[in-house]
Amino acid sequence: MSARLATNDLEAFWMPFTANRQYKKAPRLIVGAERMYYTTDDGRRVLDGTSGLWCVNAGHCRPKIVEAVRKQVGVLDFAGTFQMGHPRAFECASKLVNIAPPGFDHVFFTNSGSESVETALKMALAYHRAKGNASKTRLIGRERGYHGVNFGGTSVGGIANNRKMFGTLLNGVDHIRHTHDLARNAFSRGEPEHGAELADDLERLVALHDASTIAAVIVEPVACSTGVLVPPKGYLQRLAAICAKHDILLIFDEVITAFGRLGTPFGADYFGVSPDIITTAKGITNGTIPMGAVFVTSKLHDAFMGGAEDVIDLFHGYTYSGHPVACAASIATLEVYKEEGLLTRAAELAPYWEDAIHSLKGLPHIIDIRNIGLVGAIEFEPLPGEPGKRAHTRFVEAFERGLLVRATGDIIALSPPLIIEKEEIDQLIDILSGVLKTAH
Ligand code: PXG
Ligand code: PLP
Repeated sequence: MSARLATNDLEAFWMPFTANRQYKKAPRLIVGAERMYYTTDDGRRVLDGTSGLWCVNAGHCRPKIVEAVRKQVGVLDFAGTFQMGHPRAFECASKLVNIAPPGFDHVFFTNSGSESVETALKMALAYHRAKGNASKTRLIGRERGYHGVNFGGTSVGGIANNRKMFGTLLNGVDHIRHTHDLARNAFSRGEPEHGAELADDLERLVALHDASTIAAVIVEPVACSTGVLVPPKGYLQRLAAICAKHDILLIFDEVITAFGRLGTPFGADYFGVSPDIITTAKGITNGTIPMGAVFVTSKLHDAFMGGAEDVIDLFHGYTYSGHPVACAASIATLEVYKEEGLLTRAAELAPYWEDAIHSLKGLPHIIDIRNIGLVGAIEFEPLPGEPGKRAHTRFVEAFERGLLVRATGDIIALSPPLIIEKEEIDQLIDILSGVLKTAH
C-alpha cells in the first residue's frame, strides 16, 4: 500500500491534456485572478494572454458575475429542466437568442463545448430522420478540426493525437481537407488570400458517398485549438453554398469564436455565413461556471414539433442543462458584455493587435504569424525529431516572465480578454519578444 498522500500532493489529480510527470516536477500554480492578470502561488502577477482557456472574455472575477452567482446559489441551487423548469433558464435562453445571428431563435443547454458538439451532431441526425431522410447519417468533419473529446467530437475531429488511442470511433465519418497552406499564405494579415477552392473538397466526398447519405458538416469558422487556422477569403461562403445545394446541415463550432472573439457577437456574423446549428460554451459564462449552448434555427427546431404534443420531441439532455447557477452567470456575463461593448470591441482593437503581433516577424525560428479579431498565432520551425518542444519551451519561459500563452504543437496561440488595453498589448508583445529572442 502506498503512503497516504499529503493534502497538497500533486499525484491524485490526473490532469487533462498534460504531461503529468513533467508538470508535477515543476508545477505552475495559479491562486487568484483579477481582470487581465493571474496571481501565482509565489505571488507573481501573470498577464493572461489566453483568456484562461479561451473563455474569460470579459476578464477575471468581474464583480457583477461573481455577485450573480453568489446570489443565485443561495436562492435556487438546483432545479432540473426535464418536464420542469425555472425562470432563469428561460430568461437566459431569450437573452442569448437576442444576441445570436438572425434566425437562431432556439437554444439547447449543455455544460461544455464537447457536450454542445455531441448535441449538435445528434440533432443533425434526428433532423433528417424527422424530415423523412433517414439515409442521411454521415457526419463530415475537417482535418485539424477540434470538436472536444467525447466520442462524436473525437470522430469528426481531425487531430491525430486526439484520435489514435481510441479505436475506430464512430463509423460513417469522413473529413475534408484543412486550409492551412504556409507555402501560399505565410504571414497573412487576417483572412489569407489563397484556398477558397479547398471548400470544393466537400464535393469530392459527396461524389464518393452521395449526398443522400450525408447529414452534416461541422467546422470551426476559425480553427483555434489546432493553432489558429484562419479560413481563406471566400472559403466558408463556398462551403455553405455546397451544403445548401446538397441539403447537408452546416454546423459552426463556435465554442471559441462566439461571444466577441472576432469582433462580432458570433463568427457567423463576421463571415456573413448562416449555418444551421451553432455550438457554443466557454465565453457564455465568461468561464465562471461550466455551461454550453447549441443555437438552432426555427427550420431545424420546428422539424421536431410536428408530432403529438404529449410526446417528448428530442430524447436528449443533461442533468445540468440550464443549471440555475450557470444561467445566472450567463445572464450577468451578457450584461457585462453589453455594458462594455465587448462583443464588438475586438473589431476596434484588431488593427492594433495585428500590427503588434506581426512586429515579431524576423525573430528566430518563426515561420508564420497569423491573426484575426483578438486571436493570434506564431508558428515555429519544429526542432528536428522533437515536435512541439520549441513552443512548449517558450510557453514555460513566458510564464516565468509574467505572461500566459498557449502552446499547441509548434504554435503559440494568443487570445487575451476582450477588455485588454493597448498598453497591455504592448506589454504582452514586449514580454513575448524577449522570450522569442532568447529561447532556443
Ligand atoms: N469545440 C471547439 C471549437 C473548441 O475549441 C471544444 C469544442 C470543447 O469544449 P470543452 O468545453 O468540452 O473543452 C473546444 C474547446 C486550447 C484549448 O488550448 C481549446 C479548447 C479547450 C481546451 C484548450 O486550444 N477548446
Ligand atoms: N450515468 C448515470 C448512471 C446517470 O444516472 C446519468 C444521469 O442521470 C448520467 C450518466 C448522465 O449524467 P449527466 O446528465 O450529468 O450528463
